[in-house]
Amino acid sequence: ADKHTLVLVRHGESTWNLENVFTGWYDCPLSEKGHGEAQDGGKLIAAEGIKADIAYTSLLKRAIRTLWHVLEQTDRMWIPVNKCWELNERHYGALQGLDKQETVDKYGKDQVLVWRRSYDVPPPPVDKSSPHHPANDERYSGREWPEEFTESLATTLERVVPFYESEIVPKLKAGSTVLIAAHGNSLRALVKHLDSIDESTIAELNIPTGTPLVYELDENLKPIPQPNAIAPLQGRYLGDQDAIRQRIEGVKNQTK
Ligand code: DG2
Repeated sequence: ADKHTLVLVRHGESTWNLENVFTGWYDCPLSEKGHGEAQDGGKLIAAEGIKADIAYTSLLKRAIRTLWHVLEQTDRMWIPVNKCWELNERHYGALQGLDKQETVDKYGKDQVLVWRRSYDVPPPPVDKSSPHHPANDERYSGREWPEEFTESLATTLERVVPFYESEIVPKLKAGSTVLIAAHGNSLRALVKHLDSIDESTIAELNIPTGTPLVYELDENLKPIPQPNAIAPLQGRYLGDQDAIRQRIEGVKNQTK
């Protein structure tokens, strides 16, 4: 039967992940460790013999650089690469640039958990006077942005999933193996769709940095449950499974 391969990877640790700061659309680079994680992720993909035919990433350098590392490690630097704002991280509104732990100290961990992981409660917005507003960044100049901007997982999904359906699904149907390097929350939106995860279950899902997540899709592009998949995902993470579980806990514990 017709089988399709889709590989997702969250970027390696960024400097703002390292400093435990809400990042969203802020364009920080990978940390030293993040470069290593991305290279290791690429090596794992190479070791599986997975050969991407086309790649997608966001407009943010931590994801772009991660993709470059993966392409280099898999010796696929020649494949087409598409950079699109629709794969950007969820915009964290007025939380961008704030220390995650200090935000817990100020607003309490329950409120911060709502902002980080609720399905449809967005963080407070930024207006056009903020440097974090997309209207103040030339890379987003092709669009009209509302005066006040922020994103919940729900509104992130409203741009990630249509992009996946219109741009990526045709490539998968044509037989291409697709690689996506993106972000914690833009990938949570995508896997919510792929794995049909409900709104309360998705709140518990944390995606680790630099860890390839491989989906095999059937002829209807539904995930074929993979051995070793960590519920509620049906794709499988490549690498040491205990280390991956620890990394997942690490993401969760950024706002204890
Ligand atoms: C992180 C995710 O995005 O943060 O925006 O701070 O994946 O680009 O590092 P990423 C951010 P949490 O939602 O896990 O707090």
